[in-house]
This record gives sequence, C-alpha cells and structure tokens, in this order.
Amino acid sequence: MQVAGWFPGARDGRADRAAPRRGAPPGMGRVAGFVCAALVALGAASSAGAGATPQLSDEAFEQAKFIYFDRCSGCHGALRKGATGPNITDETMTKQTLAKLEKTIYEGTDAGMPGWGRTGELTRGETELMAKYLQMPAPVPPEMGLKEMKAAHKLHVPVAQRPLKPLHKRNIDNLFGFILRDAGKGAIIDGDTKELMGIVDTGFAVHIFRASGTGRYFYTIGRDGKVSLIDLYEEKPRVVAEGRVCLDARSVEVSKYKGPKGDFVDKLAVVGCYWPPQLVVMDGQTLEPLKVVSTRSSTYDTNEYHPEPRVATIVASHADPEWVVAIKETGLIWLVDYSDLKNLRMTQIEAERFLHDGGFDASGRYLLIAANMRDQMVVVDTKEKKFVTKFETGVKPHPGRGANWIDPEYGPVSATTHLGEGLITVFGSDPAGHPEHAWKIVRDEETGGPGLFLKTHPKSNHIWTDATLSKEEGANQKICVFRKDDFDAGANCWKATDHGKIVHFEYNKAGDEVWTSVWDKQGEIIIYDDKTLKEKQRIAADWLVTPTGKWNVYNTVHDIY
Ligand code: DHE
Repeated sequence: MQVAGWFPGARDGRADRAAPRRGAPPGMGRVAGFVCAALVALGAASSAGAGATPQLSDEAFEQAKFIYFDRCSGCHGALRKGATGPNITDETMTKQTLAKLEKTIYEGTDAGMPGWGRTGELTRGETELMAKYLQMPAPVPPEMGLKEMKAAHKLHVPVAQRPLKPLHKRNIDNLFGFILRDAGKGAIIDGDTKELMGIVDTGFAVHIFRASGTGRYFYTIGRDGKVSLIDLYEEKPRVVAEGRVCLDARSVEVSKYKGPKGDFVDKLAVVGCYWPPQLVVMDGQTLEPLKVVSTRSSTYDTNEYHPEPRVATIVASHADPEWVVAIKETGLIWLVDYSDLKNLRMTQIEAERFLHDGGFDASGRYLLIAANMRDQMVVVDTKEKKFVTKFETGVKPHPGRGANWIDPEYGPVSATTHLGEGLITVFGSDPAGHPEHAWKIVRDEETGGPGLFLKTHPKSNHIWTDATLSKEEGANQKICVFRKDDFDAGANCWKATDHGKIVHFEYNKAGDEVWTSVWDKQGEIIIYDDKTLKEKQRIAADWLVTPTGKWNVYNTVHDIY
C-alpha cells in the first residue's frame, strides 16, 4: 500500500485545504468544525436491522475515506474502534439503518457530536456517502517507517548556512506563531508591532506550534504528519527543514533539559502520531528522523492489546531529559528518556483512558492532563516519576495546556474548562505548601458554554475562557473572563465577534495583552488589554484564513499559562 496518496489532499505532504479534491462536491473546502466531541449516538445499536453491505465506486470510497480522516478519525480512530467518540466499526454500524446513520451524521447529537450537515460542513450527498462508508469495513492505513520518513525529509537550509544571530531587530521572545488552519499555513506575527513577519507553508490543518528551548525555532505539526522547522532568526521566517513522519498527528515537542545530565536544548524533536501509532524522534536542527517507537501495547486497566494507541499531549520534562507522553487509548503516560536513544529507557505510568490534553502546574513538576471520556483530570509527578491521583471535574474536561494562578484563599491552583458543559473547575495544585487543598476542587463557575480553552498569566488578574462548542445562538462568539481576586463573582462576558467563533487565547510576553482568534474562513485576530479588557487592536486581512491556535515564543518556551 502506498504511503503518499493514502489520504487525498495530503499526497505530497503539502495539502492545500482550499483546493477541492477530484470529485469533491463544493463544501469540502469549508471550515472544519471541532471533530472531537463526537459521534456518540453512532455507537448505540438500533433495533432496526440493516440491509446488505453498501457498495461504493472507487472514487466515492476515496472521497469518504478523506472525509473520515478530516472529520471523524480524531475522535473515533483510524480503525474506528473509538476513543473520545464511541466504537463505529462496520460490525456496530450495520446494526443501524442507513437512514438513522444519516440523521445522526447530519443532525449531530445531544452528547456533543456536531451536526455536520446542520452546520453546513457536509452536504446531504456527503452525509449519505458517509453513512454507507461506515457500514463498510474500515480500510487499514499503511505503516510508516524510517525509510519512508527519510524519503520525505527535506533539509532546505543546512545548519552551517543559517545565520548566527537574528537578521532583524525584532524581539524574538514576543513573536507569535499563528495557525491558519484550512490554508495549511502558519503566520509569524511581531507581538510588539503587530506586523505580519511572514507566512510559511506547514502541513494540512496544522495543529500546534512549539518553540525550541532557545526560542530560536518554531516547530509545527500538521494533521497529515508533516513537521516543519521555522527559523525565527531570518528576516522573513522560513522553513529550514521539513519531514513527514506519520499519516495523522497532533503533537510535537522539543528537548529542553539542561542540567547535570547534559545539555539537550534544541538537540532533539519528537512527533506524536495518531497513525501509525508511534513516536518519532528527530534531530532538532535538521528534522532528520532518528528513531521510531511504536506505542502499540495493552490498556493500563484491562491489559488488552490495543492496535491503535494514539499519542496525545507531549511535554518536555523540567526534571530530567525526558518527554512526558500521553498515550490516549492505553491510558498510559510514558516518560521517555531521550539522553540515550540507543539504550532507550522509559517509565510507564498507569493513568486513565482516554488521555487527551494537558500541561504543567505552575512549579513545572506535575503534569495535569484530561482523561476526557472519563470526566477526569489526572496528576502525574514528573520528578518522582509516579502517578499521583485522578479526580472527576465535569463533563469532558479540556484544559488545553491549562491555567495556573494563586487563589487568595487556596494558594496555587490550576483549572480546566469542559467540552461537554459550560464549566470551569478550579483545583488546588500545591501539595507542598497547601496539602489540604491539593488535587481537590476548590471552586467552580459557569462559563459562556461548552468550550475548548482557558488561559492566564502570572502577571494577570484574569482567566479567559471560550465557548467554541456551544450550540446556543451567538454563545460561541463570546468571551468570558474571571477575576482571580473575586472568582465567585462569576464571569464577565461579552460578544467579541458577529461572525465565526472565538477560539483559544495567548498572552504576550509581558502578560498585559491577550490575543484570540475569530475562527472563520475569513478570520480575525483580536488583541485585548488584559487590565481593562478593552479591545486594543483587531487584525483583519486576506491571509487570515481560519486562524485557530497561537503561541507566544517566551510563554511557550517557559510553559507560562
Ligand atoms: Fe486539538 C491541542 C488533539 C480538535 C485546536 N489537540 C491538542 C492536543 C491534542 C489534540 C492531542 C495536545 C497537543 C500537545 O500539547 O502536545 N484536537 C485533537 C483531536 O484529536 C481533536 C479532538 C479532533 C481532531 O481530529 O483533530 C482536536 N483541536 C481540535 C480542533 O477542532 C481545534 C479547535 C482546531 C483545529 O486545529 O483542528 C483544535 N488543539 C487545538 C489547539 C491546541 C490543541 C489550539 C493547543 C492548545 C495549547 O494552548 O497549546
């Protein structure tokens, strides 16, 4: 089976989201919604029996395969065995009628699945196609090893030819990397002047940016497994190396450790793949692929083999030369020691299924990560390399990297918002100084609706939340902000846009401005004064195609959130 070409639109690793595929009906180029909180009703068996297995032409099958990859596999997995969304293998799906499946796909469910037709993202024809596709056996995507990765690797600028110091006078610490999701591009913006420094080609529906330990480089990972290395020393930021190490991916991280065990800053990078389920270690300066580690193993609780344990969050430990890697389907946290790749050591910590997103507490010692389908937050001690605890918060916690601050009554706390309800939950996160509150919920408040992200900064009195997933009219266009010194007063909410939806926040380096995105085909960036909550600037431009996530160099290097 061919690796290149498995997913149409991702053929050469330079997928152009705006260009419809062969045979793709209009609409395939539109803004993709949040795929995650997904097809729950599809998992429920219906008493209505189904007919014979549907047949599709090769072209229709390819089209359905791509739609599945683009919209569904994030939640249900390439093999459709379920994770954030339920199992939707053909055995389960043929227990339902095509009409029922179409209704669910088109209308969505109360359990959180977007109505793909209702929101205008799938046509009636595409919905019918997908219902049929789900009743057919899931095609198994090909594997990908070092040979294929080496073939896809491109070193555009060898290290020796890169500038020794910045070729501009900008403040690198305050640069922002912005995702232009459906354009398959990333924008670098000067946080001081608000000028666009440049736009670079990244992967299809690029998912996150990470800054290197020195802050000189940004790494990006596309949903198609394309990884790009962007040099911020250049006058116009440019991709100096790129590669393709998976067919489906969401995470990339760098080696950040410097201490008695060595200096690994900017030495290595790692990509976490959804498919094939594996970790890929690369040279941090060239992206040359070095080592592939499969994540296929057994679930932490039932000890059953899982063929598709996907890599969710990866963070670089501050305690040791290790990556902290969340393996979604097995519910394990791996601490992968990158100091000796030939004799790879790893600690496997039993946590919870299905691990998704998270970040550090303020001390940088504890990983706080959501097991969102079990409604739990999990705490792992990266210094002692041990599971600490897990506790229920609300319906499908989703902290992004999270938010840490000092509560006037409870001391250092951390928080999460939720995909399944408009709720922010605050819990103690200082076991040394405030053991009585550690890992216990100390406050909660309503937000503007089910959301994706929250953010704060040590210098700010505010916590910002979105309601991107809310189905209530206009709610996903609002921002709700809480005060640290008066949290119980509830949120101050306002409508920030009359088009698209608000998603994700990031502070500037000084911690006095907050940047957010209007996620729309023709999107915007809104910059707020954090003290007054007044809008300072709104950037609207042709190049702002579906802006989603954004990262400030300094805050990303230092895990400030
Ligand atoms: Fe994300 C982080 C997976 C849908 C925007 N997203 C992450 C991480 C994972 C993940 C594993 C953590 C990476 C890390 O820290 O190493 N996201 C998934 C999915 O599987 C899911 C649910 C479905 C899918 O098919 O992709 C999904 N995510 C979305 C979106 O729809 C969003 C809103 C827009 C998009 O680009 O598709 C989106 N995800 C983000 C952002 C972050 C993220 C902005 C980083 C948050 C941060 O502050 O670091």
